[in-house]
Amino acid sequence: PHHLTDYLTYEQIVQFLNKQHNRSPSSKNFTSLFSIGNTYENRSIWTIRIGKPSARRNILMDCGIHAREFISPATCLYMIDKLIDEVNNRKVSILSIFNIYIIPLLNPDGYEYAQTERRMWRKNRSPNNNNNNNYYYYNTNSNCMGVDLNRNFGYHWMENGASTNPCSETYAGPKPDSELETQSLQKFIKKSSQHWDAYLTFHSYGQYWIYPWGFALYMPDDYIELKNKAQIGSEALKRVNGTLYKIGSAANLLYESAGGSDDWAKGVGKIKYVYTVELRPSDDMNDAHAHFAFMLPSTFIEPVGQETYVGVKEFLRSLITSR
Ligand code: 0X9
Ligand code: ZN
Repeated sequence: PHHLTDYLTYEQIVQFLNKQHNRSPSSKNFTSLFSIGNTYENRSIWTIRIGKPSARRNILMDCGIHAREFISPATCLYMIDKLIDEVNNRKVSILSIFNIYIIPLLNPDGYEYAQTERRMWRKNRSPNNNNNNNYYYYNTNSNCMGVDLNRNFGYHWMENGASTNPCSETYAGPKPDSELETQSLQKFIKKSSQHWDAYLTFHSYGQYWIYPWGFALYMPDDYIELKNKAQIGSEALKRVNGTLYKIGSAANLLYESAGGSDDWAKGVGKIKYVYTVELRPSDDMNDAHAHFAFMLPSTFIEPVGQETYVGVKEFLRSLITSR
């Protein structure tokens, strides 16, 4: 058990993952630690698998797609710590059924930049000074940096709520799936010829447990099932500290925006249970913590981690009987 009292740097996160990996007996193969690819600035995108050898089903979670949402990677690290406690434990657990793959920081370049240069940075750090011959057949060369990874995924790309302007916070990139981070996640989902039961991607903020679609207001055919399981997760989460989450489709609850990792995971990756979880604080201005927005103090890592872990675990339990 580890006490996460601060938001870690990329280097510290890598150290943390190695410590966690070494904490479970290597002979038992309960964890593996590997990179799914590198970023533009050549950082590895580390991934940890946690599960017992008997586990036959697979779950994918990621954090830190958006640089400034510091509570997201912190929550993934918190859950990794708790899951490794659990896998080392002899008691029967969800980890004898599921291998849980966690990518705690999908956008390390953006995260480092937000930590050191510009706290409110959102995108990755790829340059846009050579965007000729792009999807639009016009020039988007610019000195502005970065692509919004959550607008870059190639499913109904650019249909709604995304920008062709490299200076925009929601710049979708010169073409669908143009970014290394996007490609790494997609390759990992596809190459592991294994079946994925669920994909959860953690963002902040607003306290929403949302399901596809984001690209338009339509609902997936199976949205009732997605909604029911989101309810199970969010109710369990609420029982811990009383934190209230709203449930609905991304486009209906937030706004229409195409190119999200969630829409791709469901639409192209064919994963059934796909969610974007927008962590604390609430975006309701009557809420005492709403003003923190992306700058949630690190004292919240513990309560947010604790309640999110319980919510996710209950959600996963509810999957055991379905399928
Ligand atoms: O706009 C986003 O990318 C997400 N919200 S955030 O404040 N963290 O930036 C919401 C994404 C919801 N999913 C889709 N629109 N596909
Ligand atoms: Zn986000």
